[in-house]
Amino acid sequence: MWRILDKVNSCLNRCANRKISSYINITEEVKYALKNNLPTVALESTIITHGMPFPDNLHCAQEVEGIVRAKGGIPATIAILRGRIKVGLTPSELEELADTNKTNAIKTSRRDFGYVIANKLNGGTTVAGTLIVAKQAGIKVFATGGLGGVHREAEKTFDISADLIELGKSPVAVISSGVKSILDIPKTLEYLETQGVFVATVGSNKDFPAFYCRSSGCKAPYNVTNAAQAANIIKCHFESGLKSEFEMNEAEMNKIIEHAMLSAKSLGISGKEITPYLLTQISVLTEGSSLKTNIAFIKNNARVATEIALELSRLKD
Ligand code: PSU
Ligand code: MN
Repeated sequence: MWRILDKVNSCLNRCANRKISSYINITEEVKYALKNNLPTVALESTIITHGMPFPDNLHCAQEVEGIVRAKGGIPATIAILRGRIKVGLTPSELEELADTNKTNAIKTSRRDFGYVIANKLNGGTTVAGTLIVAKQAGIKVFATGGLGGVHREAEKTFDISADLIELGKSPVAVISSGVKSILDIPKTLEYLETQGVFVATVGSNKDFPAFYCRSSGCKAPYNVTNAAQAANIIKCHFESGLKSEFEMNEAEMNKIIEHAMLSAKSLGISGKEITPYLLTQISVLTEGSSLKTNIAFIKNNARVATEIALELSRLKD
């Protein structure tokens, strides 16, 4: 009985995979990198379309790709352009996506793919959306800034990012600065455990990072000292059919967040709009310094991700 169910299941998976792959365009460079086991690093695009203002978003995305290349990796920025899922963007596609007034991109998480593709729209993929595509393309390492998580007062709003569910489903290691303290960090950690996500800090800080704040007051479940150790764990984790999440850290700002949350509440902002709104407000309230911190972290995560991707490509059988 189990065998039959297993067969049905794997057939369903194959059919589903075949279908999603027919909507994906992978650049020749990324195809070559994947075929030859070169260190490939997926990059998300909601950060470009909804995470930062133009032109900082474009400069940041270009710099991050440059960092991956400088360390010997191949960047694969994932996004949707006119209904086609792109793995790797050309320089002009990146410029097009970043020009947010013109592109009108939709923030694309799992639930949004069908709508964006069917209507031939542009989409900035969230961590969840990028994980779905990276998994399909066979990319093992993914760098970003902050993850979505369990929102404060989630017990009332039920607002829990689909990122956390996707992290538990995808054999892709995500290198991030944890979750921003606009979210409820202890609840996010609990939820990651429920979803079976391996979480570790890389380096000397053993606290789960709160992005702006070095210390969230919550210990990360695990700590690894360097990229080689991370790669070893990732390999064993994936080979046993599991998934994982690594992150980095830093700074301080609770009052500002509370202020931004109150103004979101008074304006009735919720759902997919809440994270972009809070990020913009925080950037305004910190006179742009949160944006600078954000960019610095993303770049650092890209460095660490490329080091891990390099170690991982050395480990391959
Ligand atoms: N956190 C940030 N910056 C971001 C995001 C989160 O500090 O840009 C984006 C990421 O793309 C993440 C998404 O995947 O927001 C989560 O949105 P939601 O909570 O609506 O799932
Ligand atoms: Mn949400």
